[in-house]
Amino acid sequence: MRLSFPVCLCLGLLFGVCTSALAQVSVSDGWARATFPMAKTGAIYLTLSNQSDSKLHLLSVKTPSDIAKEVQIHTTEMTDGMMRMRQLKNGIVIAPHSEHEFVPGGDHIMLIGLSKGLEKGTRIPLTLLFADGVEHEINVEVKHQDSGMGTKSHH
Ligand SMILES: [Cu+2]
Repeated sequence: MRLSFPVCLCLGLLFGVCTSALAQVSVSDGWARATFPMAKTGAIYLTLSNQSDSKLHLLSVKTPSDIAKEVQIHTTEMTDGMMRMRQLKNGIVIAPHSEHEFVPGGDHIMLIGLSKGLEKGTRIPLTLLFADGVEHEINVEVKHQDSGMGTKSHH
């Protein structure tokens, strides 16, 4: 980690890419949970990694309107023994050199108003919008995967 800074500076001087926030954000382990055909909501999970020296603020997420009407960032909270979802209207801030996991039973990206259910094997395009104006395009595969926790009370 310590070594990456001078290396990055050199690359930045050579190629002018170092200051690009895009190069310092990576998304991994993205997947969407398959739903039944008439489902109106779906959940997406991924790991967002901030390799930069500054905070990364994920403001919102978009998907084409033929997939879902709206995308929200949700967290899951335990209230009186019940798992409940709450929208994070201000998005999520990720500290420098750390990552944020969106996982079943925790924070997740929620598709609201699906035009059709999420079918295993298809891919969902998403645009992640950051507070510095950078947009990051990804697409995630729809999988059948049970988290083994809270599937009845959550989605
Ligand atoms: Cu949710």
